[in-house]
Amino acid sequence: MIDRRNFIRISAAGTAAVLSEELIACSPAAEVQKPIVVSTWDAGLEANKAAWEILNKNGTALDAVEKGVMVTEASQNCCVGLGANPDRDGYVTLDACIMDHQFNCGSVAFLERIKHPISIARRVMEKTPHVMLVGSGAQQFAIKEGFPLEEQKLSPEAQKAYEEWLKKSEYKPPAINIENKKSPEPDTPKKLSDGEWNHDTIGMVALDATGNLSGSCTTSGAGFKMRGRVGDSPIIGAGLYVDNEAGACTATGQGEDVIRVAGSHSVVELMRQGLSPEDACKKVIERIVKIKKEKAREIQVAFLALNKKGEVGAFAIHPGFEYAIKTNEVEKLVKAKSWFE
Ligand code: SD4
Repeated sequence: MIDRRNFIRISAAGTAAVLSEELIACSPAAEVQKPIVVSTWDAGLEANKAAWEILNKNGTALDAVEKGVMVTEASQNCCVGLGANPDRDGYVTLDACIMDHQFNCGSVAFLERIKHPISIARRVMEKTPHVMLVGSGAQQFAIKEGFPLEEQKLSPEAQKAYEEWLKKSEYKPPAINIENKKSPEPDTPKKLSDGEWNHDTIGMVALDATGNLSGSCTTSGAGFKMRGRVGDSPIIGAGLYVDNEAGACTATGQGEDVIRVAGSHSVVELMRQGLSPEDACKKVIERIVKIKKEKAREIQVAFLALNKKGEVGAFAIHPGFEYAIKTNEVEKLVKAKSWFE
């Protein structure tokens, strides 16, 4: 005899089977490019490799986007992880968020002395009833979860950059494409002459072998920012958004201008309406340019989006933004189109 609970289970399974058959009918498997992982800037190449180790073994997009950006968090660079540039008071404060295919999301902001903020964001998502923890509360939670409290110390590179900054202590918005500042060719960030990866925030979105999307984003924010300043990167809907029906998007650049248009969420909604990832990114960049008017010349924002078919697109305000892509067939950097030439 079928009891009520089993009946519900069987009906749910039946519905799922019908639904997935419908989905397959709508989009033939051959058209879907999966698995696939894409991430911002050239550091994405290394991060994608770690994500690919998971995706390639039929792992989940969620595991892939966490493990992927951990590579960047652990590397020495200007803009992600504990080796990054500090705020104007000399402290490194980190922001990160993660989102899966079922609207589960977690985030940390203004987090200090913890090496992998992305993993704390994931713990917030999985182990608390909340979405976001900040500052000392986020740090306490990380310690309780067994993450070590790292030394309060700047990396030698950050110490040098901070001392340089202190000479003028100019408070201004982050430079456009920090990486381009030191790059020999303005349009090709790649590695610097000293071998350092030359990039900003890392945002990553992936589609796994089962067709599920997830995303992650992690940063130290704007170098020499005001103490307590939080950008778009840990804000669900701004620096990252994932809707398993429509697509996923992540952002990089001037966080304040991403937040005011709910950037990544807006891109995902445009993909839902049928726009390609690139067109959706372009539309939201267009919106920011319209709002900022002449000031758009001074800021960089870029979006990187992936839809359910595994199609990728990006768009930036200024040239110089690149993203890294990895599939079974390709592993490369792609230059994004931009509003200004
Ligand atoms: C922020 N969006 O904190 C980050 C910084 C960034 O390229 O992405 N820079 O505003």
